[in-house]
Amino acid sequence: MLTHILSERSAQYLLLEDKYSAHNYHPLPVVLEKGKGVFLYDVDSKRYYDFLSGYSAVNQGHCHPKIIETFINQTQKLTLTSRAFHNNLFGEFAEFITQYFGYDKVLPMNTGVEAVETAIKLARRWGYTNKGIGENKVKIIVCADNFHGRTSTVISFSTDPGSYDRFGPYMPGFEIVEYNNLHAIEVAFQDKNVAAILVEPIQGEAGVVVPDDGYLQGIRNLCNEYNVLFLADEIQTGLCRTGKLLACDHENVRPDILILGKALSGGTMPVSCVLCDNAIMMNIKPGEHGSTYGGNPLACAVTVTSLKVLREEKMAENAAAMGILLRAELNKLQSPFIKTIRGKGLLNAIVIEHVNKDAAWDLCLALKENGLLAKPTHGDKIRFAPPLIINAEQIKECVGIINESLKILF
Ligand code: IF1
Repeated sequence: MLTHILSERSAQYLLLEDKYSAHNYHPLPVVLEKGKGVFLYDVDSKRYYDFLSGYSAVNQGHCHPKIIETFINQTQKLTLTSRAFHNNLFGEFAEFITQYFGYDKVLPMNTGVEAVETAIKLARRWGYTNKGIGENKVKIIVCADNFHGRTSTVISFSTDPGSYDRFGPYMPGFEIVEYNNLHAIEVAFQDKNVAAILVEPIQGEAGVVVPDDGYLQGIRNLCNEYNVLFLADEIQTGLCRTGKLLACDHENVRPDILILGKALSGGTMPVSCVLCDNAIMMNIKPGEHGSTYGGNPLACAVTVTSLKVLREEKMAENAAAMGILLRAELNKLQSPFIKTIRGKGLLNAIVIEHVNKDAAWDLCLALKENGLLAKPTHGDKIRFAPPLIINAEQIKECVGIINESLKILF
Protein backbone atom coordinates (compact mmCIF):
# COMPACT_ATOMS: atom_id res chain seq x y z
CA MET A 1 0.00 0.00 0.00
CA LEU A 2 1.31 3.43 -0.93
CA THR A 3 2.26 5.62 2.00
CA HIS A 4 0.56 8.95 1.94
CA ILE A 5 1.65 12.44 2.94
CA LEU A 6 -1.09 14.75 4.17
CA SER A 7 -0.89 18.50 4.62
CA GLU A 8 -0.52 19.69 8.19
CA ARG A 9 -4.02 21.15 8.12
CA SER A 10 -5.59 17.95 6.79
CA ALA A 11 -3.76 15.82 9.33
CA GLN A 12 -5.26 17.84 12.18
CA TYR A 13 -8.78 17.03 11.00
CA LEU A 14 -8.03 13.33 10.76
CA LEU A 15 -6.67 13.26 14.31
CA LEU A 16 -9.92 14.72 15.65
CA GLU A 17 -12.03 12.18 13.76
CA ASP A 18 -9.80 9.35 14.89
CA LYS A 19 -10.07 10.35 18.52
CA TYR A 20 -13.70 11.40 18.76
CA SER A 21 -15.71 9.53 16.11
CA ALA A 22 -16.58 5.89 15.47
CA HIS A 23 -14.19 4.13 13.13
CA ASN A 24 -16.99 2.90 10.89
CA TYR A 25 -15.40 4.12 7.69
CA HIS A 26 -11.97 4.04 6.06
CA PRO A 27 -12.11 7.26 4.04
CA LEU A 28 -9.61 8.30 1.41
CA PRO A 29 -7.07 10.65 3.09
CA VAL A 30 -8.57 13.95 1.86
CA VAL A 31 -10.38 16.65 3.85
CA LEU A 32 -12.97 18.48 1.80
CA GLU A 33 -14.26 21.96 2.55
CA LYS A 34 -16.21 23.11 -0.52
CA GLY A 35 -18.15 21.67 -3.43
CA LYS A 36 -19.43 23.25 -6.65
CA GLY A 37 -20.84 21.35 -9.60
CA VAL A 38 -18.50 18.48 -10.52
CA PHE A 39 -15.72 19.81 -8.29
CA LEU A 40 -14.72 19.38 -4.65
CA TYR A 41 -12.06 21.50 -2.89
CA ASP A 42 -9.99 20.40 0.10
CA VAL A 43 -8.92 22.49 3.08
CA ASP A 44 -5.84 23.57 1.13
CA SER A 45 -8.06 24.72 -1.77
CA LYS A 46 -6.89 21.90 -4.05
CA ARG A 47 -9.54 21.06 -6.66
CA TYR A 48 -10.76 17.54 -7.45
CA TYR A 49 -13.21 16.01 -9.87
CA ASP A 50 -15.80 14.14 -7.80
CA PHE A 51 -16.21 10.64 -9.29
CA LEU A 52 -18.33 9.33 -6.42
CA SER A 53 -21.07 12.01 -6.19
CA GLY A 54 -21.84 11.09 -2.59
CA TYR A 55 -22.70 7.56 -3.75
CA SER A 56 -25.13 9.10 -6.28
CA ALA A 57 -26.71 11.54 -3.84
CA VAL A 58 -25.25 14.53 -5.70
CA ASN A 59 -26.46 13.75 -9.23
CA GLN A 60 -27.35 17.43 -9.79
CA GLY A 61 -23.82 18.55 -8.87
CA HIS A 62 -22.55 19.98 -5.59
CA CYS A 63 -24.53 22.94 -4.24
CA HIS A 64 -26.74 23.31 -7.31
CA PRO A 65 -27.72 27.03 -7.26
CA LYS A 66 -31.45 26.46 -7.70
CA ILE A 67 -31.57 23.75 -5.03
CA ILE A 68 -29.55 25.84 -2.58
CA GLU A 69 -31.74 28.89 -3.25
CA THR A 70 -34.84 26.82 -2.44
CA PHE A 71 -33.14 25.41 0.65
CA ILE A 72 -32.18 28.86 1.96
CA ASN A 73 -35.61 30.38 1.29
CA GLN A 74 -37.51 27.54 2.97
CA THR A 75 -35.09 27.28 5.89
CA GLN A 76 -36.01 30.86 6.77
CA LYS A 77 -39.76 30.09 6.73
CA LEU A 78 -40.55 26.64 8.15
CA THR A 79 -38.41 23.50 8.40
CA LEU A 80 -40.45 21.02 10.45
CA THR A 81 -44.03 20.66 11.68
CA SER A 82 -44.07 16.85 12.09
CA ARG A 83 -47.04 15.07 10.47
CA ALA A 84 -49.12 15.75 13.57
CA PHE A 85 -50.14 18.87 11.68
CA HIS A 86 -50.49 19.73 8.02
CA ASN A 87 -48.10 22.09 6.26
CA ASN A 88 -48.59 24.11 3.09
CA LEU A 89 -45.95 22.24 1.04
CA PHE A 90 -46.66 18.56 1.70
CA GLY A 91 -49.78 18.25 -0.49
CA GLU A 92 -48.14 20.07 -3.40
CA PHE A 93 -45.01 17.91 -3.02
CA ALA A 94 -47.13 14.74 -2.98
CA GLU A 95 -49.02 15.81 -6.09
CA PHE A 96 -45.81 16.78 -7.89
CA ILE A 97 -43.81 13.63 -7.14
CA THR A 98 -46.67 11.18 -7.79
CA GLN A 99 -47.32 12.77 -11.17
CA TYR A 100 -43.57 12.95 -11.89
CA PHE A 101 -43.20 9.16 -11.48
CA GLY A 102 -46.75 8.05 -12.34
CA TYR A 103 -48.05 6.52 -9.10
CA ASP A 104 -51.18 7.15 -7.00
CA LYS A 105 -49.47 7.85 -3.66
CA VAL A 106 -46.17 8.69 -1.97
CA LEU A 107 -45.00 7.87 1.57
CA PRO A 108 -42.06 10.14 2.49
CA MET A 109 -39.19 9.05 4.74
CA ASN A 110 -35.60 10.26 5.28
CA THR A 111 -32.77 7.83 4.65
CA GLY A 112 -32.75 5.29 1.88
CA VAL A 113 -32.87 2.33 4.22
CA GLU A 114 -35.96 3.76 5.90
CA ALA A 115 -37.65 3.76 2.50
CA VAL A 116 -36.53 0.15 1.97
CA GLU A 117 -37.96 -0.80 5.38
CA THR A 118 -41.17 1.04 4.47
CA ALA A 119 -41.42 -0.90 1.20
CA ILE A 120 -40.91 -4.17 3.13
CA LYS A 121 -43.72 -3.26 5.55
CA LEU A 122 -46.05 -2.27 2.69
CA ALA A 123 -45.30 -5.54 0.89
CA ARG A 124 -45.85 -7.61 4.01
CA ARG A 125 -49.13 -5.81 4.76
CA TRP A 126 -50.26 -6.35 1.15
CA GLY A 127 -49.31 -10.03 1.44
CA TYR A 128 -51.66 -10.49 4.39
CA THR A 129 -54.44 -8.13 3.35
CA ASN A 130 -54.57 -8.54 -0.44
CA LYS A 131 -52.94 -11.93 -1.12
CA GLY A 132 -54.35 -13.70 1.96
CA ILE A 133 -51.01 -15.10 3.18
CA GLY A 134 -51.18 -16.65 6.67
CA GLU A 135 -50.16 -14.61 9.73
CA ASN A 136 -46.36 -14.07 9.96
CA LYS A 137 -45.84 -16.29 6.91
CA VAL A 138 -44.99 -13.62 4.30
CA LYS A 139 -41.71 -14.19 2.44
CA ILE A 140 -39.82 -11.61 0.40
CA ILE A 141 -37.29 -12.65 -2.24
CA VAL A 142 -33.98 -10.75 -2.36
CA CYS A 143 -30.82 -11.17 -4.45
CA ALA A 144 -27.37 -12.30 -3.46
CA ASP A 145 -24.79 -9.48 -3.33
CA ASN A 146 -27.54 -6.99 -2.57
CA PHE A 147 -27.05 -3.70 -0.80
CA HIS A 148 -30.20 -2.08 0.58
CA GLY A 149 -28.88 -0.34 3.70
CA ARG A 150 -27.68 -1.11 7.19
CA THR A 151 -30.60 -1.54 9.60
CA SER A 152 -30.93 -4.84 11.47
CA THR A 153 -33.74 -6.04 9.19
CA VAL A 154 -31.94 -5.14 5.98
CA ILE A 155 -28.58 -6.66 6.94
CA SER A 156 -30.55 -9.81 7.85
CA PHE A 157 -30.75 -10.58 4.12
CA SER A 158 -27.31 -9.35 3.13
CA THR A 159 -24.80 -11.84 1.75
CA ASP A 160 -21.86 -9.62 2.73
CA PRO A 161 -20.35 -10.65 6.08
CA GLY A 162 -19.10 -7.09 6.45
CA SER A 163 -22.75 -6.05 6.67
CA TYR A 164 -24.20 -8.84 8.85
CA ASP A 165 -21.44 -10.57 10.82
CA ARG A 166 -22.14 -10.49 14.60
CA PHE A 167 -25.25 -8.35 14.23
CA GLY A 168 -27.72 -11.23 14.71
CA PRO A 169 -30.24 -12.54 15.50
CA TYR A 170 -31.57 -11.91 12.01
CA MET A 171 -35.04 -10.94 10.81
CA PRO A 172 -36.81 -13.97 9.27
CA GLY A 173 -39.02 -13.91 6.18
CA PHE A 174 -36.46 -13.40 3.41
CA GLU A 175 -35.12 -15.83 0.79
CA ILE A 176 -31.97 -15.14 -1.24
CA VAL A 177 -31.71 -16.02 -4.94
CA GLU A 178 -28.89 -15.50 -7.41
CA TYR A 179 -28.93 -12.08 -9.12
CA ASN A 180 -29.58 -11.95 -12.84
CA ASN A 181 -31.19 -15.43 -12.75
CA LEU A 182 -34.86 -15.46 -13.75
CA HIS A 183 -35.19 -19.23 -13.31
CA ALA A 184 -34.14 -18.93 -9.66
CA ILE A 185 -36.87 -16.33 -9.16
CA GLU A 186 -39.53 -18.50 -10.80
CA VAL A 187 -38.55 -21.43 -8.56
CA ALA A 188 -38.80 -19.18 -5.48
CA PHE A 189 -42.21 -17.86 -6.62
CA GLN A 190 -43.69 -21.39 -6.38
CA ASP A 191 -44.05 -20.67 -2.65
CA LYS A 192 -47.51 -19.15 -2.19
CA ASN A 193 -46.25 -17.21 0.81
CA VAL A 194 -44.05 -15.02 -1.39
CA ALA A 195 -45.48 -11.48 -1.39
CA ALA A 196 -42.67 -9.58 -3.10
CA ILE A 197 -39.23 -9.46 -4.63
CA LEU A 198 -36.83 -6.63 -3.69
CA VAL A 199 -34.17 -5.93 -6.31
CA GLU A 200 -31.65 -3.31 -7.43
CA PRO A 201 -32.00 -2.79 -11.22
CA ILE A 202 -28.18 -2.53 -11.23
CA GLN A 203 -26.23 -3.70 -8.16
CA GLY A 204 -24.22 -0.67 -7.11
CA GLU A 205 -22.19 -1.78 -4.11
CA ALA A 206 -21.51 -5.16 -5.68
CA GLY A 207 -19.40 -3.19 -8.15
CA VAL A 208 -21.96 -1.90 -10.67
CA VAL A 209 -23.25 -5.30 -11.79
CA VAL A 210 -25.53 -4.76 -14.81
CA PRO A 211 -27.94 -7.66 -15.36
CA ASP A 212 -28.71 -9.10 -18.80
CA ASP A 213 -31.12 -7.18 -21.03
CA GLY A 214 -34.61 -8.47 -20.31
CA TYR A 215 -33.93 -9.29 -16.65
CA LEU A 216 -36.20 -6.54 -15.34
CA GLN A 217 -38.93 -7.35 -17.85
CA GLY A 218 -38.59 -11.00 -16.86
CA ILE A 219 -39.12 -10.11 -13.20
CA ARG A 220 -42.12 -8.00 -14.14
CA ASN A 221 -43.67 -10.89 -16.08
CA LEU A 222 -43.04 -13.39 -13.27
CA CYS A 223 -44.54 -10.99 -10.71
CA ASN A 224 -47.66 -10.65 -12.87
CA GLU A 225 -47.91 -14.41 -13.32
CA TYR A 226 -47.47 -15.32 -9.65
CA ASN A 227 -49.19 -12.28 -8.04
CA VAL A 228 -45.98 -11.01 -6.42
CA LEU A 229 -45.03 -7.35 -5.90
CA PHE A 230 -41.98 -5.97 -7.72
CA LEU A 231 -40.07 -3.67 -5.32
CA ALA A 232 -37.37 -1.71 -7.19
CA ASP A 233 -34.64 -0.16 -5.07
CA GLU A 234 -33.69 2.81 -7.27
CA ILE A 235 -32.02 4.70 -4.44
CA GLN A 236 -28.70 4.61 -6.27
CA THR A 237 -29.75 3.79 -9.85
CA GLY A 238 -32.66 6.23 -10.04
CA LEU A 239 -32.91 9.97 -10.69
CA CYS A 240 -31.16 9.94 -14.07
CA ARG A 241 -27.96 8.21 -12.87
CA THR A 242 -28.09 5.41 -15.49
CA GLY A 243 -29.15 7.58 -18.44
CA LYS A 244 -32.92 7.31 -17.90
CA LEU A 245 -35.07 8.78 -15.14
CA LEU A 246 -35.15 5.30 -13.59
CA ALA A 247 -33.01 2.26 -14.40
CA CYS A 248 -36.30 0.36 -14.86
CA ASP A 249 -37.09 2.74 -17.74
CA HIS A 250 -34.38 1.06 -19.87
CA GLU A 251 -36.81 -1.87 -20.16
CA ASN A 252 -40.02 0.15 -19.80
CA VAL A 253 -40.78 -1.78 -16.61
CA ARG A 254 -43.05 -0.29 -13.90
CA PRO A 255 -42.30 -1.61 -10.42
CA ASP A 256 -45.21 -2.01 -7.99
CA ILE A 257 -43.28 -0.15 -5.30
CA LEU A 258 -40.62 2.37 -6.34
CA ILE A 259 -37.99 3.16 -3.69
CA LEU A 260 -36.06 6.45 -3.98
CA GLY A 261 -33.52 8.37 -1.89
CA LYS A 262 -30.09 10.03 -2.20
CA ALA A 263 -30.36 12.59 -5.05
CA LEU A 264 -34.04 13.29 -4.25
CA SER A 265 -32.67 16.27 -2.28
CA GLY A 266 -29.68 17.02 -4.53
CA GLY A 267 -27.34 16.11 -1.70
CA THR A 268 -28.63 18.74 0.73
CA MET A 269 -30.38 16.56 3.34
CA PRO A 270 -31.71 13.02 3.76
CA VAL A 271 -34.92 12.61 1.77
CA SER A 272 -36.37 9.28 0.66
CA CYS A 273 -39.77 7.91 -0.25
CA VAL A 274 -41.75 5.00 -1.61
CA LEU A 275 -44.27 5.39 -4.42
CA CYS A 276 -47.04 2.92 -5.22
CA ASP A 277 -50.71 2.73 -6.13
CA ASN A 278 -53.70 2.85 -3.78
CA ALA A 279 -54.24 -0.94 -3.64
CA ILE A 280 -50.90 -1.19 -1.79
CA MET A 281 -50.54 2.19 -0.07
CA MET A 282 -54.04 2.42 1.42
CA ASN A 283 -53.39 -0.70 3.54
CA ILE A 284 -51.42 1.53 5.93
CA LYS A 285 -53.82 3.27 8.31
CA PRO A 286 -53.20 6.41 10.40
CA GLY A 287 -50.66 5.78 13.13
CA GLU A 288 -49.28 2.57 11.58
CA HIS A 289 -46.10 4.03 10.06
CA GLY A 290 -44.18 7.32 9.88
CA SER A 291 -41.16 9.27 11.09
CA THR A 292 -40.44 12.60 12.76
CA TYR A 293 -38.95 14.27 9.69
CA GLY A 294 -40.79 12.36 6.94
CA GLY A 295 -42.47 14.88 4.62
CA ASN A 296 -41.10 17.95 6.37
CA PRO A 297 -41.63 21.22 4.46
CA LEU A 298 -37.90 21.76 3.89
CA ALA A 299 -37.59 18.28 2.35
CA CYS A 300 -40.71 18.90 0.25
CA ALA A 301 -39.32 22.17 -1.10
CA VAL A 302 -35.83 20.92 -2.00
CA THR A 303 -37.17 17.68 -3.49
CA VAL A 304 -39.47 19.48 -5.91
CA THR A 305 -36.61 21.71 -7.07
CA SER A 306 -34.18 18.76 -7.23
CA LEU A 307 -36.57 16.82 -9.46
CA LYS A 308 -37.27 19.87 -11.63
CA VAL A 309 -33.58 20.54 -12.38
CA LEU A 310 -33.05 16.88 -13.35
CA ARG A 311 -35.65 17.37 -16.07
CA GLU A 312 -34.97 21.02 -17.03
CA GLU A 313 -31.24 20.39 -17.45
CA LYS A 314 -31.79 17.06 -19.28
CA MET A 315 -29.50 15.23 -16.88
CA ALA A 316 -30.66 11.77 -17.95
CA GLU A 317 -29.75 12.51 -21.57
CA ASN A 318 -26.38 13.92 -20.53
CA ALA A 319 -25.70 10.93 -18.27
CA ALA A 320 -26.42 8.57 -21.17
CA ALA A 321 -24.14 10.44 -23.59
CA MET A 322 -21.32 11.08 -21.11
CA GLY A 323 -21.46 7.46 -19.94
CA ILE A 324 -20.94 6.22 -23.48
CA LEU A 325 -18.03 8.66 -23.90
CA LEU A 326 -16.45 7.69 -20.56
CA ARG A 327 -16.56 3.96 -21.29
CA ALA A 328 -15.27 4.49 -24.85
CA GLU A 329 -12.37 6.68 -23.69
CA LEU A 330 -11.47 4.20 -20.93
CA ASN A 331 -11.52 1.35 -23.45
CA LYS A 332 -9.19 3.33 -25.71
CA LEU A 333 -6.56 3.30 -22.96
CA GLN A 334 -6.18 -0.45 -23.46
CA SER A 335 -4.67 -0.53 -19.98
CA PRO A 336 -3.31 -3.93 -18.91
CA PHE A 337 -4.53 -3.04 -15.40
CA ILE A 338 -8.18 -2.53 -16.30
CA LYS A 339 -9.80 -5.97 -16.49
CA THR A 340 -13.39 -4.79 -17.00
CA ILE A 341 -15.22 -1.55 -17.69
CA ARG A 342 -18.97 -1.73 -17.01
CA GLY A 343 -21.94 0.47 -16.29
CA LYS A 344 -24.90 2.30 -17.66
CA GLY A 345 -25.15 6.06 -17.98
CA LEU A 346 -22.87 7.60 -15.35
CA LEU A 347 -22.99 4.63 -12.97
CA ASN A 348 -19.78 2.86 -13.94
CA ALA A 349 -16.99 0.80 -12.43
CA ILE A 350 -13.66 -0.56 -13.53
CA VAL A 351 -12.30 -3.86 -12.25
CA ILE A 352 -8.58 -3.68 -11.56
CA GLU A 353 -6.17 -6.51 -12.31
CA HIS A 354 -4.88 -7.94 -9.04
CA VAL A 355 -1.30 -6.67 -9.37
CA ASN A 356 -1.41 -6.65 -5.58
CA LYS A 357 -4.17 -6.66 -2.95
CA ASP A 358 -3.95 -2.88 -2.54
CA ALA A 359 -4.00 -2.06 -6.26
CA ALA A 360 -7.43 -0.41 -6.32
CA TRP A 361 -6.74 1.58 -3.15
CA ASP A 362 -3.32 2.67 -4.39
CA LEU A 363 -4.84 3.73 -7.70
CA CYS A 364 -7.41 5.82 -5.82
CA LEU A 365 -4.58 7.50 -3.89
CA ALA A 366 -2.83 8.28 -7.16
CA LEU A 367 -6.08 9.57 -8.66
CA LYS A 368 -6.44 11.85 -5.66
CA GLU A 369 -2.93 13.20 -6.09
CA ASN A 370 -3.83 13.91 -9.72
CA GLY A 371 -7.10 15.68 -8.90
CA LEU A 372 -9.83 13.04 -9.09
CA LEU A 373 -11.69 11.44 -6.16
CA ALA A 374 -12.99 7.88 -6.45
CA LYS A 375 -13.29 5.00 -4.00
CA PRO A 376 -12.80 1.22 -4.34
CA THR A 377 -15.77 -1.04 -3.68
CA HIS A 378 -15.26 -4.65 -2.61
CA GLY A 379 -11.54 -4.68 -3.16
CA ASP A 380 -10.74 -4.60 -6.84
CA LYS A 381 -13.53 -2.44 -8.26
CA ILE A 382 -13.52 1.36 -8.50
CA ARG A 383 -16.82 3.15 -9.01
CA PHE A 384 -16.73 6.02 -11.54
CA ALA A 385 -19.89 8.05 -10.96
CA PRO A 386 -19.46 11.82 -11.47
CA PRO A 387 -22.32 14.30 -11.14
CA LEU A 388 -24.67 14.14 -14.14
CA ILE A 389 -23.78 17.68 -15.23
CA ILE A 390 -20.25 16.72 -16.33
CA ASN A 391 -19.38 17.63 -19.95
CA ALA A 392 -17.38 15.94 -22.69
CA GLU A 393 -14.27 18.07 -22.19
CA GLN A 394 -14.26 17.24 -18.47
CA ILE A 395 -14.80 13.51 -19.15
CA LYS A 396 -11.75 13.52 -21.44
CA GLU A 397 -9.67 15.42 -18.86
CA CYS A 398 -10.69 12.85 -16.22
CA VAL A 399 -9.75 9.91 -18.44
CA GLY A 400 -6.37 11.63 -18.88
CA ILE A 401 -6.03 11.75 -15.10
CA ILE A 402 -7.00 8.06 -14.84
CA ASN A 403 -4.47 7.16 -17.54
CA GLU A 404 -1.70 9.11 -15.77
CA SER A 405 -2.60 7.55 -12.42
CA LEU A 406 -2.57 3.97 -13.77
CA LYS A 407 1.21 4.32 -14.18
CA ILE A 408 1.68 3.76 -10.43
CA LEU A 409 0.58 0.16 -10.98
CA PHE A 410 3.54 -0.60 -13.20
C1 IF1 B 1 -22.83 3.28 3.49
C2 IF1 B 1 -22.75 1.31 -0.17
C3 IF1 B 1 -23.52 2.57 -2.11
C4 IF1 B 1 -28.03 1.98 -1.62
C5 IF1 B 1 -29.12 1.25 -2.13
C6 IF1 B 1 -30.33 1.55 -0.12
C7 IF1 B 1 -29.29 2.29 0.43
C8 IF1 B 1 -28.11 2.52 -0.32
C9 IF1 B 1 -29.06 0.66 -3.53
C10 IF1 B 1 -29.46 2.86 1.84
C11 IF1 B 1 -26.99 3.29 0.30
C12 IF1 B 1 -24.80 4.05 0.49
C13 IF1 B 1 -24.72 3.76 1.97
C14 IF1 B 1 -23.32 4.14 2.36
C15 IF1 B 1 -22.44 3.95 1.11
C16 IF1 B 1 -23.40 3.82 -0.03
C17 IF1 B 1 -23.27 2.56 -0.79
F1 IF1 B 1 -21.46 1.32 -0.43
F2 IF1 B 1 -22.99 1.28 1.11
F3 IF1 B 1 -23.34 0.29 -0.76
F4 IF1 B 1 -23.96 3.63 -2.66
F5 IF1 B 1 -23.32 1.56 -2.85
N1 IF1 B 1 -30.23 1.04 -1.37
N2 IF1 B 1 -25.84 3.30 -0.19
O1 IF1 B 1 -26.91 2.19 -2.38
O2 IF1 B 1 -29.57 4.26 1.77
O3 IF1 B 1 -29.84 4.53 4.22
O4 IF1 B 1 -27.63 5.03 3.17
O5 IF1 B 1 -29.58 6.53 2.71
O6 IF1 B 1 -23.67 2.78 4.27
O7 IF1 B 1 -21.60 3.11 3.60
P1 IF1 B 1 -29.14 5.13 3.05
